[in-house]
Amino acid sequence: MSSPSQTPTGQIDVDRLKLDFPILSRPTHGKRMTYLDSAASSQKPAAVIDALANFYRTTNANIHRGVYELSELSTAAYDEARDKVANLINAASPRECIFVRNTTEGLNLVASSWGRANLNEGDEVVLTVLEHHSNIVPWQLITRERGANLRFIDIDDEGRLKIDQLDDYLKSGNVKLVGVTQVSNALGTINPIADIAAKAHAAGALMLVDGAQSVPHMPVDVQALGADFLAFSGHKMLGPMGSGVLYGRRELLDAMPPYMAGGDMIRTVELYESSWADLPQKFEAGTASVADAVGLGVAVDYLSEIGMAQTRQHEKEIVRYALASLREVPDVTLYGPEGDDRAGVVSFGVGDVHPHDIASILDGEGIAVRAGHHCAQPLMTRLGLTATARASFYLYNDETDVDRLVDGIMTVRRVFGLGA
Ligand code: 7TS
Repeated sequence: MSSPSQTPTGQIDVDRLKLDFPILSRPTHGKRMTYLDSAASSQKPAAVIDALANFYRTTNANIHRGVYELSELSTAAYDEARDKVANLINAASPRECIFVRNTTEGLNLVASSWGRANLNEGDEVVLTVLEHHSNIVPWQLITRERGANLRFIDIDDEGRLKIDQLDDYLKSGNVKLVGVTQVSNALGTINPIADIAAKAHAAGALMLVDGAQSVPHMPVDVQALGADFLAFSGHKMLGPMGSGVLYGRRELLDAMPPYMAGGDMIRTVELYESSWADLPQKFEAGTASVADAVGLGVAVDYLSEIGMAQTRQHEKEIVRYALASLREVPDVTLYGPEGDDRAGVVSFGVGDVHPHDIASILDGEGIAVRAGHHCAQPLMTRLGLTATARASFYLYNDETDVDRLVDGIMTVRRVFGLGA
């Protein structure tokens, strides 16, 4: 079925789709805005913004508590949102999808709850140098506490993982978990998760996937990937800030101790003992961000109508165009792999201009990009850099946005007196 934002050939009609995003018509510094920072947070379509207001206007009440109509409606809306995210990632059951605030909280939940219960002296957790800080620091804390060790898979010069290193690490027999981002937020590398998961499982280790940069941009099927855990953020996929999901295989989540304790996650409480509610409530202590979850459900509807495969195809074409265009600009250095294992993220430098200066000048031209270490300091160190400028694309970006970026970079070159 084609959506109103698709051309008859099934491509995304970006001119039409942009109209769904009110903020994209807001000028910045008096100029038309070109938003190229969706890897940090995406913009939201009117359908999501309206869903939030609508929830508070018509449905707001705490869930699982009241027998009155509003509470039942609110609970049903929350459950429906869970069904939608479970469907999006092909979870075997919605109970395997825990609502959290963001990817960071999902990853911390796994490290704290699973890690504390399962890691022991001499055990190993394998990560990669591509990881965002939120898939490194929680593992530093828990491995230190448990006397376990961290290992890191390195990258080659283009930013692809050296998978052979994983084979070497797995030979020890001590690896309990392999944690890998499906897409690097700094280089755009798409990692071969299914292959990595197969290797991890053959060695008796679990597979944790950071889906922050993949779930918003491509079809992700947890069962086909062999993911035991997968965390992602609603705010990077057209949904509200404060919404996110941790997927975990049911038998793993069932066996894990609670992460946070309090209301809504218990079955019974006595003064000195308590027992836990079934999934997913066991991991959802306290009043949930119900409206945000509902908004995420609407974002999932929006993305599903366009199609995740179409979204991926669209970004593949833009990134190809962006790399080809930027390669023509003198003084530009591009980072990351060239090929189809590349998501809609382009990290770059211009001569030896500091990335923050690049971003400031682009901002003056109405172009929003991120500059810095992208919360991937170990990766920057590995690349011998302190920072890059980064443009990241989504379904509301098109070739015009890339052309504006190229014009903006020409301005950067002029301001810094780089050659003609
Ligand atoms: N993992 C990856 C791969 C990410 O890109 C990010 C956020 C996170 C985890 C954390 O997500 P959060 O929603 O919990 O904050 N990445 C970025 C970025 O690239 N620029 O700003 C945030």
